[in-house]
Amino acid sequence: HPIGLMDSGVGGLTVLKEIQRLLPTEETVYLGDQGRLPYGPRSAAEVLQFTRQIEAFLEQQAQIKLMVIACNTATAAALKPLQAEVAIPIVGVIAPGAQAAVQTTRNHRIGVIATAGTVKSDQYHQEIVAQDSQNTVISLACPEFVTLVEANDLTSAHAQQVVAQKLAPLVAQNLDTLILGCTHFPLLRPLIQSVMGPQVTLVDPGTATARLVATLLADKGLTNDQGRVHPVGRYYTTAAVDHFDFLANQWLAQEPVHA
Ligand code: DGN
Repeated sequence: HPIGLMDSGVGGLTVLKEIQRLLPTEETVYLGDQGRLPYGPRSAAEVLQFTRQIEAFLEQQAQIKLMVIACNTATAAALKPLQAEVAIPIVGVIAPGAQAAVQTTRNHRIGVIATAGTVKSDQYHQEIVAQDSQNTVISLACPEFVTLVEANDLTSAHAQQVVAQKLAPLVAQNLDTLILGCTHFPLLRPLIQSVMGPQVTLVDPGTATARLVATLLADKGLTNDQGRVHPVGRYYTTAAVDHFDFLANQWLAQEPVHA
């Protein structure tokens, strides 16, 4: 049985890539809900409803054994309710991302960039402070970055300007750690790093999420280590296939960039 992943668009492919790297014999099925993107400005109730529909679809179509909500906005809105509703394990990206940031910071000043929905949920802040109350968390909604990624505008002068302008208020905050709290943002990693400077470590919650998935599968005896290496994944989009296909191929084929 495959691992299921969902996101509002192509952002969750950053998490898929981490899972494929760490668990190369696992089958995967991915759904990008581009027909209803962006999730960031929607109400938590609406995002919960979408996430519930997608989980049911992936269970029916692909008999997934575990579901990764590879979207911070949907994790904030739907992780806890879905965990209570369905039988298979459901994993979100916020707790693993928060934990990775707490382990990374030395000066206890952690930034979070995310969608408006994730920032409003306050979950990164709560998780980080619950793990270590010395930490100060500074959050900033950057919905413009989602637009850049979905338009495949990752390196242009326009993209540089948008990223530099948006992050300007964070640059002066003496952060040593910045969480990429939206699964689209690792695609903009080089730009974000150059604006924030080399003293800031960027945390991609996808990496820690992949480790959590590996642990959970092992604990539950669900690991498939007999499968062939890098089986072809299955992909669904709720919008135009060509556009999804183009973005997905480009990102999944690229060598990973790690700090
Ligand atoms: N990729 C999603 C996230 O991690 O929050 C959100 C993108 C969006 O729908 N705005």
